[in-house]
Amino acid sequence: MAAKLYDLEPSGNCYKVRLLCALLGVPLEIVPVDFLAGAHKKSPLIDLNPFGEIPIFEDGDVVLRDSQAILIYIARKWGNEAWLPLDALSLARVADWLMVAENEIERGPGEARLHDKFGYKLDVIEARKHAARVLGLMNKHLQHNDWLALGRPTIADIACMPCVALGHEGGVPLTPYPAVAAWVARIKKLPGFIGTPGV
Ligand SMILES: N[C@@H](CCC(=O)N[C@@H](CS)C(=O)NCC(=O)O)C(=O)O
Repeated sequence: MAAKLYDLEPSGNCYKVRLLCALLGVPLEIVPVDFLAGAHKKSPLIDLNPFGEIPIFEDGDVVLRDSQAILIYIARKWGNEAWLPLDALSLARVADWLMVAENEIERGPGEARLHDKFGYKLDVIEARKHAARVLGLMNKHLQHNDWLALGRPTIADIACMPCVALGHEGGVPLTPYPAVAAWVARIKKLPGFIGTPGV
C-alpha cells in the first residue's frame, strides 16, 4: 500500500515531501486537504496532527508531521546513505540545514510569500529582512559548495529549496543571489525531479 501525503499543492512543506518521493521513486498517494475550509484543524486530520498543520504523512501505522521529520523517515526507509548518511559529522551537517529550513528560511522567504500570496497578516518588511540575511549567507556558502551539507545532494537541499525557489512569490527573487539560483538549477536537473507551480 502506498504511503499517503495529506497535501496542499502550493505548500512548500508539502512539495518537499512530494519531491523526495519522486527522486527516490517512492509511490505516494496524494490526499488533497481543503485548507481554506480548515480541514487540517478538524477531525480526522487534527487527530493525526494535533498541531493543526500539513504535511501529514501516513505509512501504514506510522503517522508523521513536520516536513523535516518526514524527509528523514523517507530518506532512511527508501533511500540509502546518499540522502542521509548516519556518520556523526555528516548527520550533523545535514541537521544543521534542516534547522535552517525550519527557522531562517521559513521566517524569511517563507513568511514573505505567506503574506503576499496567501494574505497572512504578518510583518512582511521584517520577513524580507530575514530573507536577505539567510539568502546572503546561503549565496556565500554556495559560491564554494555545489550542495548545502555534503559534496552531493542530501535531504538538506530538498528541505531548503522549495521556500527559497518560491520566494519570488513573496517579493524575494533570487536575482541578487546567483549562487543560490545556480543551486536551484542543479536540483532541477536531478533524475526524477518534479516541479510545482512557481518552481
Ligand atoms: N514545521 C512544519 C510546519 C508546517 C506548516 O507550517 N504548514 C502550514 C502549511 S505550509 C500549515 O499547515 N499551517 C497551518 C495554518 O496556517 O493554519 C513543517 O515543516 O512541516
